[in-house]
Amino acid sequence: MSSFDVNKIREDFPVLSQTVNGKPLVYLDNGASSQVPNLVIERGSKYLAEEHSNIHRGVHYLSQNATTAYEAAREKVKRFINAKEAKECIFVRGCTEGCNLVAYSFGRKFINEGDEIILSQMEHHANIIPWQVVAEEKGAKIRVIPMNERGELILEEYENMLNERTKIVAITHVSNSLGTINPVKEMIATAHKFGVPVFIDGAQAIPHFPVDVQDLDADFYTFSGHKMFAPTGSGVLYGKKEWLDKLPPYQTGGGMIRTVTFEKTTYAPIPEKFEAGTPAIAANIGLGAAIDYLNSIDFEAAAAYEHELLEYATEKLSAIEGVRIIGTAKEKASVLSFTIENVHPHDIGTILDQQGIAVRAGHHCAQPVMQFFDVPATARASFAFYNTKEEVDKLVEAVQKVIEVFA
Ligand code: 7TS
Repeated sequence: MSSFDVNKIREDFPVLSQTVNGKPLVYLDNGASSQVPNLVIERGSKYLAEEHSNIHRGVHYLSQNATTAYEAAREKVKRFINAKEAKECIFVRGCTEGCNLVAYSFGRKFINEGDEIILSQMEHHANIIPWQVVAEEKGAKIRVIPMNERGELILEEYENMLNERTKIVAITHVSNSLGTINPVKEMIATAHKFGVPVFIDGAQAIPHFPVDVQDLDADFYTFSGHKMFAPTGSGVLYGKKEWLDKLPPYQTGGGMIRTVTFEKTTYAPIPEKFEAGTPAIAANIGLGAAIDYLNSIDFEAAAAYEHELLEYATEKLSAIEGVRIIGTAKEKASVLSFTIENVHPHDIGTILDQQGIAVRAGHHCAQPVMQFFDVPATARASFAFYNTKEEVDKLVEAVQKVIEVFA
């Protein structure tokens, strides 16, 4: 293992030191939601205790303070993902809202009958259904980039799919059910050769390695705060200014207008155009604090440590007879999906919980992936940089126990 000091890091996350069912908690469900460090908890408490107020409207002291803190969080996001301008970072409720915003807004303006939308076989439902709804309404067609048995997208097929009818490519950076890291930079460059913009679902990428939206040349990139050590209700949709300027608002109401009469409304510029109503002020200030936290540790060293942990767990689990790893791509991040012969994944989840081990069991909102691998569900351990080798050993031991119980 690298020199990354995991024990020191764990002290920052109070939730990790509790016992569950009489056993020390082993939290391996970070793909669903990660845990929150003290820095974020304290920042959230300070806001609620001392600064709580609505933003962008009050001339009074508290409102101005809250506005400053909220906009400072946007600046932090901008630097964290290397956006060109802070106003390209729209606060959303989470990745799901980011997907819906682009699908409906882009779809309403730019997708017409006979057009094509390219998705991939490994998308989360959040990046399938909004596009399906738009395609149905507009008479457009969804095309799906297939994958191979390891859970890697087949890039030759993708290239052959792009044509003059393609209006957008919407793909995940990292698969939540398989862990595959897709080569999105190359895939974006390929789409751009055809003049096609690309939307990236970054929910499972952003907590695990540094992301630079300008280097990727992504047209849109979205992620949730609660998977990157921030509270639920926070999240970001990044979009290139030239695209966001062209898109109609997704939701309308207070805070997003320039002028309103009963005859006509004109809209505020970005980012306000896409932030109708009172936003999740506390949560997004918390997202800013989570970024401060990631900047305060060596995030690259944390990512490297986490990768070693994934490799260690993969090696140990694959060595157990009866265990099948689902998703064996060469490039993977943090997710270990598996099945055990003759045991339903929900039973795996329940028995692990009795040992204090939290994993997710189910279809992971990626039913097309389950269909491809011909399984109803998987058990999924998903890691964060505060997990340890000892926790992996406990997981392995508990999996062996499951096999004994069902033998
Ligand atoms: N996209 C991906 C790739 C995801 O993993 C998730 C959530 C979403 C979109 C939706 O994010 P939300 O924050 O708006 O809900 N994935 C999971 C998961 O793997 N287990 O629980 C939620």
